[in-house]
Amino acid sequence: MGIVNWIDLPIRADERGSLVVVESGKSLPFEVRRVYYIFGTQSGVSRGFHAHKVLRQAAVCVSGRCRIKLDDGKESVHVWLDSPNKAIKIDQMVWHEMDEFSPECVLLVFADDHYEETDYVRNYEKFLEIVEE
Ligand code: T46
Repeated sequence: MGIVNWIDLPIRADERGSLVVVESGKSLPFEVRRVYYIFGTQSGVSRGFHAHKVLRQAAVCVSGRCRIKLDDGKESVHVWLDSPNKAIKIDQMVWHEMDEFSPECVLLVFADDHYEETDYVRNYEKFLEIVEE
């Protein structure tokens, strides 16, 4: 499996508009224990700059768009999150950085565990050491 793994979220559209469904164990390949979202990001701002030791996540821009860089220590790819029914998986030990947030961007993230600062690897050199082990 490559570093870029998209999740197509089912979309129900009719004359009223659209509804997107996110279900643990169905569209999402893990149980969700936490949801958070990032919005109001100022122009020129970049976020992330870390990997998670065990946390699994999926991110989708439900409004606007942003770019995410995924890096597993061997391969580094930039992709755009620009569709409300297209989420990207952020697996364990994948360094990620987000930038190019549009003014209306709302980045919604599903995580399989609660917030735990000790799960973050925030130093890139340390990250490379761990993935090369
Ligand atoms: C990630 C990317 C995609 C909490 O208190 N609880 C939480 O659940 C989260 C996510 C954050 N926080 C606190 C920790 C910091 O004091 O909120 C503050 C901002 O978090 P951070 O600087 O880590 O934000 P980003 O945008 O760099 O990273 C976030 C997530 O933290 C991270 O897990 O994968 O979005």
